[in-house]
Amino acid sequence: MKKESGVAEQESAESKKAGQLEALLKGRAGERHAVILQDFPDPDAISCGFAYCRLAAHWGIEAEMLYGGRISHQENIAMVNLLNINVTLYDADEFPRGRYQGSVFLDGQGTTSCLTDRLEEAGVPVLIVVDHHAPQDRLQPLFSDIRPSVGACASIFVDYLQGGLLPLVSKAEHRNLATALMHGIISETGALIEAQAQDFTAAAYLQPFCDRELLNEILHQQRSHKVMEVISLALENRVIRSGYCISGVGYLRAADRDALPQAADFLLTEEMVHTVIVFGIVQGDREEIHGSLRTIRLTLSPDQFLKEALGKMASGSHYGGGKARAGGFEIPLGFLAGQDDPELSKLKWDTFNSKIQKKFFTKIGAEGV
Ligand SMILES: [Mn+2]
Repeated sequence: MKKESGVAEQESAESKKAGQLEALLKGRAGERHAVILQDFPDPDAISCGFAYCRLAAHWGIEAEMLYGGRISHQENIAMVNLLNINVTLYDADEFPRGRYQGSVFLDGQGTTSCLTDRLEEAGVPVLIVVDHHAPQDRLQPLFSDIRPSVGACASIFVDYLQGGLLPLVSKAEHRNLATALMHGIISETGALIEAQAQDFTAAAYLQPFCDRELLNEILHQQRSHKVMEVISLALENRVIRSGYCISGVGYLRAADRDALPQAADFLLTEEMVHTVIVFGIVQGDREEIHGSLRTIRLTLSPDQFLKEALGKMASGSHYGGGKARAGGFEIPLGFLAGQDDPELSKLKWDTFNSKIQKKFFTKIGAEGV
């Protein structure tokens, strides 16, 4: 009984959120808001940002979606192009002071963007945080709606639309918005397999306004030549021990970073493999190791696994982390960063490759190569 009343309390708190957000937006006409997505925005975040921009416009607020890293997955590029979504890449060093009167964090709580510190330095007040990850106390927003029990953050926005903030009325007017949110929900919940009741309710609400052909086109992007090459390398270099498949793919351009999770997804389709880790040295403004973990093993927590296997950097933060079934890590190369002659580059890769493999094999208690 106690648990049920807890659920009821939570539900009634959530049902008040749309009204509270409306009250906040009403008083802010004429302002310009910075909508901050994570450095590598995914469809869930992009669709939430898109929904916020539409909501804000309704109340006379101009909102701009910003991110500090890269949109590299071909599906995400297709989403942004096909649905006419404006996203702006900001170099953390060039962040414009005085342009924004408030910041909005969606599908994250400030810990996954390099722009958070810049906004704070520029004195931009944090207005809104809407997220479905576990609560963190990085930010103190005026309005906060964090629902860890929801599969996709996009479903929370659908709740706002439906709750009266911007009810969808016609397919022509709301097609792109509904299609973006539907794509956010589908991609964030593993094609609805991980979806919760609220995600299904949201998807049902969007369905009449959603464009199935557009959605199909976004979801069926062909892989780039480079992604195919990285997958091939990952296949060639893989080492399998006790169901864990680990593969280093060498150097890759920042634009091709997203080939790592795609290669990991592909390697996970091999029989007897339950967990895959694919990593490489990403060369961009900074040179660092990026890696992706994918698992189908329910008992394995990617977050805990990566934190334990790789440990922490000097600053105290972990090299990696994750959510259910997926995780990632980034290891700065520090003094060893920067492009070198071929021989030194090879030595550098061989060293990091061996070291990382050793860390993971030690963690799983298996012999390395
Ligand atoms: Mn999300």
